Amino acid sequence: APSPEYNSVSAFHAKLARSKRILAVCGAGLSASSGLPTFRGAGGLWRNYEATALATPEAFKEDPGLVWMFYAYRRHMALQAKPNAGHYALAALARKNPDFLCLSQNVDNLHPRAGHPPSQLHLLHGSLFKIKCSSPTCDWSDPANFSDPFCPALAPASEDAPSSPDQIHPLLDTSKPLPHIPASELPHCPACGNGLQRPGVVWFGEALDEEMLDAIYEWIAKEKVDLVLVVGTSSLVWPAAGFAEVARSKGETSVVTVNLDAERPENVAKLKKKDFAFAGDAAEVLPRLLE
Ligand code: BJW
Ligand code: ZN
Repeated sequence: APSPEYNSVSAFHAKLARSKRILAVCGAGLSASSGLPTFRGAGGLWRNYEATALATPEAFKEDPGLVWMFYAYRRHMALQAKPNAGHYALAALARKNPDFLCLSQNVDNLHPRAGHPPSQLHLLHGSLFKIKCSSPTCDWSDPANFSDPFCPALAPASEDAPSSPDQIHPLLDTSKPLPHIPASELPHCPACGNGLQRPGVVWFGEALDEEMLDAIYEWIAKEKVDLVLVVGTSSLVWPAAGFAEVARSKGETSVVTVNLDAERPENVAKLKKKDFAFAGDAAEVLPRLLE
């Protein structure tokens, strides 16, 4: 059961001041107030597709043009978006505390753009701006591709967002069919000439980068983790969902959840004695907690 101070900002500040090793696990809710939709719940639909159904190797195999249009649109939106005060607060904590490590499931490049030191950031699910070859036998990749549009066939994804908020991006207007894009119109790998280029993100069923995982588990195992921040994630996707509990295994660890739904009774009931929970927009709550 939680302590009566589970949502006290001053009690949290006291805990933070005593914390040396700090881990953060972030998700799409952190970028929500930058205008980027989350995966589940409201906003999790792209046209009539579940965003999570497009984020699979099977979907890419079935219709690479459709999946590419989804990613080209998200690249365009992420390039238009700006990091918010939550990203900046985490980046500032990292500069202040070399023992702070941030793990983010977000692929939108907003942590790096907020100036988060790269050595204190692991992008668990890759990046929209990394491109790799989809052939399993080819390891070509381009770590930084910001082309927008990505290629001529995907230009509809990069049309300007409408100026008024009640207008819809032309690509999201489901009364107009999506253009079918054949694989021949998508960029192929410059190394093998064979595989299609694909976004350098981690789809369901694909493994996270092994060296990165080793480095994360090694960091956690090195010494007790004092504090874990779980920010804007539904914690449904593994292995990201498990890092907070792995961190607890080293001794007494406080887990602080920052999420719109953090203070719902069923979530509060799950807190351990030294845990915290703060309901609200991560872009508003994090700066208050980390100031
Ligand atoms: C706000 C807010 C605001 C809103 N402020 N908060 C063990 C058990 C069961 C299954 C598995 C397991 N181990 C592995 C699996 C399989 C699978 C998995 O986890 N499945 C589950 C769904 C059950 N995992 C994998 O396949 C992973 N690979 C792997 O483990 O390989 C080895 C292996 C394979 C198979 C079996 C066993 C082992 C890979 C996972 C890759 C996930 N990829 C995606 C797409 C990335 C590319 C892209 O961006 O398109 O990653 S799916 C999608 O979900 C995306 C996200 O990063 C990820 C997490 O979502 P997130 O960030 O939590 O977003 P939401 O929308 O879910 O939640 C938003 C939250 O924010 C909500 O809580 C809101 O309340 C909140 N919020 N506004 C604060 N303003
Ligand atoms: Zn290739």
